[in-house]
Amino acid sequence: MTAPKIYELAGKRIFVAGHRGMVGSAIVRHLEAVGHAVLSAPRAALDLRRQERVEQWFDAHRPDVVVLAAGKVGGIGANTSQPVEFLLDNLLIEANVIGAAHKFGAEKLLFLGSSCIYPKFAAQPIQESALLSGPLEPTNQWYAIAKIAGLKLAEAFRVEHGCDFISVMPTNLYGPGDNFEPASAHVLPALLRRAHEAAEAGVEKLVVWGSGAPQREMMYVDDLADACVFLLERYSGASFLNVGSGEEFTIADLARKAAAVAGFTGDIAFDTTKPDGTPRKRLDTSALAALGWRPRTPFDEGLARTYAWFRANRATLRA
Ligand code: GFB
Repeated sequence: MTAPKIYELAGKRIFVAGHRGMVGSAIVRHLEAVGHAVLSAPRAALDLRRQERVEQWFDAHRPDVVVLAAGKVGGIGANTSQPVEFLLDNLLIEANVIGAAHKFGAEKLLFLGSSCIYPKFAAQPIQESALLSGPLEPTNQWYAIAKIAGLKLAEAFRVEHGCDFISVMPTNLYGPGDNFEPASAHVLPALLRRAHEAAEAGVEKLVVWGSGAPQREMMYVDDLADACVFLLERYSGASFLNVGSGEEFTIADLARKAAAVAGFTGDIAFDTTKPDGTPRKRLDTSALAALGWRPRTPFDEGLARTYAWFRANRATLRA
């Protein structure tokens, strides 16, 4: 059974913060596809890390609905090399946007977190109740702490001021609009690009970071966007909700799949001087499933679409 609609988005002023990113742009696409107009603010015009500017923008535009998809994001390499930006930029953005949403009367806010908020060795699949039950994975602790602060801030506004602010914790995401920059990308776009370039150059070996043994649950970003819109309309609760696909692969499997789609036929090698990160982080999504939402895009279909996007946009991507 599907949870009833409890909030009407039609006619509302909807602000998607982070509309240029993979997640924000998917949410904008999804909202526009079902007929909603979306407000956005170009980064050059609004630096979300600056409270005064954020408050001026909210005062001028008065959004009814705020989707907070903005933030400093990246794969294991970027997380490890820029701890200050992953912690500070995300804390500032969350504090400013969530605070302004309350101050300027937003009716609804959706905060996007990440599955890295959970302890490194959480029992699998990970239930929402595992939050703060053990030590974090060191490679992305900075990002995790910022995301935990964000979801707690949204919850605090609900507790103290009765705000209808909700949070979702997505599993590892991929899709069109992803970051394909080798040093800062997440694993799938990094491997797709490397496999493509190796195939093109006739290189014999595809090097994969780490042991290849960690597992990652992979979710197509348009499915996350669908879940976010579903929850804006049908969920209001203090507990954040996991969003996952149930499709889990080892890094070695992902490398084989990336190689296959990109036409790379050489050997796959593992560079164990690079970190493995969290061994596994499959999400328990029974709370979301109980509301009637299910993911739609099988991994192989999402992978083909993502690779097609990469090929079509390659000329515009940074080396
Ligand atoms: O997507 P990813 O960078 O981040 O994946 P996490 C890291 C895993 O993929 C590790 C392996 O096991 C890496 O050893 N890997 C193999 C590679 N080759 C590569 C490669 O070329 N590039 C990358 N990046 N990884 C993320 C957090 O953790 O989880 C984010 O860093 C966010 O902040 C996200 O929270 C959900 O899955 O480890």
